[in-house]
Amino acid sequence: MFSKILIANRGEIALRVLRACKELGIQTVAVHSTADQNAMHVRLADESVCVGPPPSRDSYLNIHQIVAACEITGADAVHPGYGFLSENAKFAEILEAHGLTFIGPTSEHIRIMGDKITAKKTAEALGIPVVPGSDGEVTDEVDAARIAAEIGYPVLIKATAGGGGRGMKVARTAAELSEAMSTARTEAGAAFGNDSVYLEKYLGKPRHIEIQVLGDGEGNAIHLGERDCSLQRRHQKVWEEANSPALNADARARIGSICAEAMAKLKYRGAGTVEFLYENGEFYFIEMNTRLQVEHPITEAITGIDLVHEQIRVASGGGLSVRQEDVRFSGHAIECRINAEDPRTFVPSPGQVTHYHTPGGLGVRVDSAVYQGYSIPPYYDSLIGKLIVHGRTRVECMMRLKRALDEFVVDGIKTTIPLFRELLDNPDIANGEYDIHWLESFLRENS
Ligand code: MV4
Repeated sequence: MFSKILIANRGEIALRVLRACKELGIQTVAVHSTADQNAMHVRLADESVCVGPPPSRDSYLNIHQIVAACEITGADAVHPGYGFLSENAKFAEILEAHGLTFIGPTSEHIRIMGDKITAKKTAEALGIPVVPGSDGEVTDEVDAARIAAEIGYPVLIKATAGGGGRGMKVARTAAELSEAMSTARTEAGAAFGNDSVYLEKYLGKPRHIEIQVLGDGEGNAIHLGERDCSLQRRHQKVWEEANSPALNADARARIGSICAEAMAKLKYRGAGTVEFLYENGEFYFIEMNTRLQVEHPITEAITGIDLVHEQIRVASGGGLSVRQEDVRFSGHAIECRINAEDPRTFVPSPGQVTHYHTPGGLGVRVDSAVYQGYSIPPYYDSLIGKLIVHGRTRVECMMRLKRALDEFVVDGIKTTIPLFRELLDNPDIANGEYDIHWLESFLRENS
């Protein structure tokens, strides 16, 4: 086991990792920018190192400073959290070259999944169902037209280096294809410095369902069921739940074992998420995330498994603490992302939190690094906390969520809390009847 872990992150996820380290008896090192001198993760860590000025690229993304912080403090491993350097293959390589352990998958697996065409080809070869589309990159417009006619319109043009929805263009008819191709190329080139694109059948009203996997890097892997992340705005998830209201135990077991078997074959190490679009009872792979995700606590709630413990165990060579047959799914969990934003426009609202009170009680978890009097800096992501509620049934979970939201006090800034009260009152949400476009049309119709 490691004796000291450096946490290359901030905010609630830095606290989440710190807590796991403390439970495992591992010493912790926080890194922070000059804007985060008074941040909670700095206070709770055993040691801390300032790694640079406020902008992320100079501090939380500054690989040299972070490696230096490891050397100064004698840390033997780094947990990257999510965002920042968590899916940076180069960072994983540099750490290994310095004799430090990256708590995550191999740099090769990060790289494979970072390139969306390679990821899709890999997934398909491992037996995971994928969206019908071009066999790799498409450069020629004549080829594109032939492939699009084969798979049928509408088609979607996606950036090979993409993810997060940037550089995607829909072509509804053959007449729209040429312009959609060149726009997608130009946007991809500008956004990623890589104008490679590929073609897929466009799915009109899917749900976004992702499977949580864990691998030991030696050919053993398990799945921890799914999360339904369909409720999002501009590719930012807002509300996630497990289980998905759209799946039954059979569908869950089927797609879960496909993913677990694929990860075993790949010798995947650590936590990962296999993302699907789900429409008319079929799963279509879109991407894989090779990191711990923001919404991992809902999986922890329904399985009782600590995902960060497992990440640390497998990174240190200790293997997984659970076998697939030990995994039991219990009840229902919902996560609400509390952002320092206007609940209608989602415009960031940094500033001082003048009053702060978090809900508690049975089935309620709040992951946040906010405290009363804290000033939310304007430089980083606006996620300031996550409210995770667990109940025996979805109905119980939603009743509890309503009660927890009523207890939550965050004064001095705007937050997304009022939006969740509205969602709980909506019949589509109550019935679990929503797809990836539902929230944006709700916001359009109710503004
Ligand atoms: C799609 C799609 C429809 N058809 N692929 C958006 C981000 C990227 N991760 C994949 N995305 C999509 N891929 C096909 N073939 C629709 C989306 C999509 C979406 C996916 C998941 C969650 C929210 C979304 C919002 C808009 C579009």
